[in-house]
Amino acid sequence: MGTVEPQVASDAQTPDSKDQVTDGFQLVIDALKLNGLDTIYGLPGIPITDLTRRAQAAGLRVLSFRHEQNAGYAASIAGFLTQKPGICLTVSAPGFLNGLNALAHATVNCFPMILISGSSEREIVDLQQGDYEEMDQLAIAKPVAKAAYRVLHADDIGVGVARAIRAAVSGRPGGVYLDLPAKLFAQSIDAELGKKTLIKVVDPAPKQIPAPQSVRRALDLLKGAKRPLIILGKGAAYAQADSEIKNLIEKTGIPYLPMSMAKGLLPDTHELCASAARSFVLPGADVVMLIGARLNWLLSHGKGKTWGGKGHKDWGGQKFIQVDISPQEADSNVRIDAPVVGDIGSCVSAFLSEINSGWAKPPADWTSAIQEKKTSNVAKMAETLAKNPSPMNFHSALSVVRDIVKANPDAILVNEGANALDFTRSIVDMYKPRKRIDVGTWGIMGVGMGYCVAAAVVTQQPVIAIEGDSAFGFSGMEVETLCRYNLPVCIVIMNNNGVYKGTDTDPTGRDPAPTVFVKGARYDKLMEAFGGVGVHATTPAELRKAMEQAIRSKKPTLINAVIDETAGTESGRITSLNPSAKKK
Ligand code: ADP
Ligand code: TPW
Ligand code: MG
Repeated sequence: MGTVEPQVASDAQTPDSKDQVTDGFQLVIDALKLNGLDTIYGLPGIPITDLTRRAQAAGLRVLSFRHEQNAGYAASIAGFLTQKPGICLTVSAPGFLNGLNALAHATVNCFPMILISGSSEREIVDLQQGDYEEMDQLAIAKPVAKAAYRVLHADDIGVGVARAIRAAVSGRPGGVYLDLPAKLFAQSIDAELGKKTLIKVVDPAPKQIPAPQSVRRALDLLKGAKRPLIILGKGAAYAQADSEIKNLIEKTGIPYLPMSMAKGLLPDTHELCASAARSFVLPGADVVMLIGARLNWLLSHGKGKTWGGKGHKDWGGQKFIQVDISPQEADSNVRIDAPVVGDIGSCVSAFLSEINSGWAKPPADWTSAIQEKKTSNVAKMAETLAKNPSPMNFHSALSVVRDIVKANPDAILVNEGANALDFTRSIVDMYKPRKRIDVGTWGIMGVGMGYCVAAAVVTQQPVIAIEGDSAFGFSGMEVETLCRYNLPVCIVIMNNNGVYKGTDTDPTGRDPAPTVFVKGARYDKLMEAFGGVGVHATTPAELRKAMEQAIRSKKPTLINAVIDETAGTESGRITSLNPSAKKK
């Protein structure tokens, strides 16, 4: 490599000589194709417009968005759903920055993704001479990416793409940045030589077998437990070890708690699912096995009152087993007594081969106490769901969504908002793995429409998006994208006129309050503007009819579900994290 002097392709080439040369554009396309990366989520412009055109002509699916952030979120969730890095393609500086949020999101959530951005002239950028869209993108991407690379020569494209793929999917997955300067695309090299520089990545995410000793240590701890609990996180969903995980839970008889995006790994209606008794099992458990879940804020850092500790930082006394591919994850918040480092499929298989028929089920007083809690909480919830207030509230609307998801268990559920998120997570049962995708580790708003596009494209299943009216606003313009590609997506906006609620006012009387929007907004009209179906629903019956129709018709549909503007609470379930709320 490196022996071929790159030269700029010129129009003077004869058709004959054209066949014998290739260029940077083509090598990027060939490298992606060779590695089975057949879908690009992006937005065209200098210097990548021709890349999008030629990729499409070469048979790749090129999905063009209205804003790079949404293309990026689409790529990130495509990575989660498929275990292949989702590809996001943007222009330089501003397009790159728009995509960067999604790259950070992918890294934080452990989703494999590659952000490919065109960039300006290196020598001008580095001397800060003021190039078109000048920016040192590589340096800016590094802190939020798992890895970042730049390719300067066409004969290095194969290596650049291969390294990006490996970095994205091996070990703990994450977001990778690949910087492709404008000059690279036009470089032409001999086609045969170019072909030889491409790399088909062999075994990009190798199995990581756990040490036998760590497996035994974990099982010894679990065996001695009186009140064991398994927590499944989105890493477990990502790993696609669904039957192994189901076997582990059913063979041991240990109650489990799914984190938000692990819902449905086993059906939420499973007798061992402890979701409806969460606040009982966390402080009550004596040994907890974490499978693909971090002890971050979503699990109150493994300590404090949630876990039965006296003060907010006090240990509850639990022993932890942590199954994770990252050797650095253990002890990040509390002591991990039995770390098991490896990929979840291999780890859970190793547990299963040690667990024979002689495994004693957990003591009945633990499992029956959980059962009791569940029964009473489920009954309480059923009572609330059965009410039919006017206007609708979150419960009466979500009771409809719950039925629709039950009747369509293969549909993907996209979910964002505050109350719209928290209530959906607790009310709507999931029945199959990787069907629920949401705001993830950051509780980020704006993933909605990008997730809808990618979910529809990669799974070929219907998509139902339950969106807060604020949450939807972050990516709302992509309803045009849904219509353009005619995707089977049914968006339900839980329209309570604002962020958390629609009732705040400006004490000075000058402006609307920062948390409120135009009252009675008709989001359904937005969908109609692009030829999709818009429905205004004020009752559960209207909502049900519209959702059923949307699923049947497969047409892009937006249902504006009018929710009582007083129904929500500040920050949904996480009011306690709100400094101003604490002061009050
Ligand atoms: P949740 O938010 O659902 O609790 P997290 O995102 O906090 O889940 O945790 C996911 C964890 O799963 C990460 O620590 C990551 O390293 C781990 N992980 C991801 N993929 C795998 C895999 N294939 N095998 C093992 N661990 C994995
Ligand atoms: C990128 C802060 C958290 S939840 C939320 C915001 C703005 C919107 C809640 O209103 P919504 O839901 O969607 O109408 P509901 O049902 O409670 O009324 N910017 C980003 N991410 C986050 N999390 C915020 C702001 C936030
Ligand atoms: Mg709202």
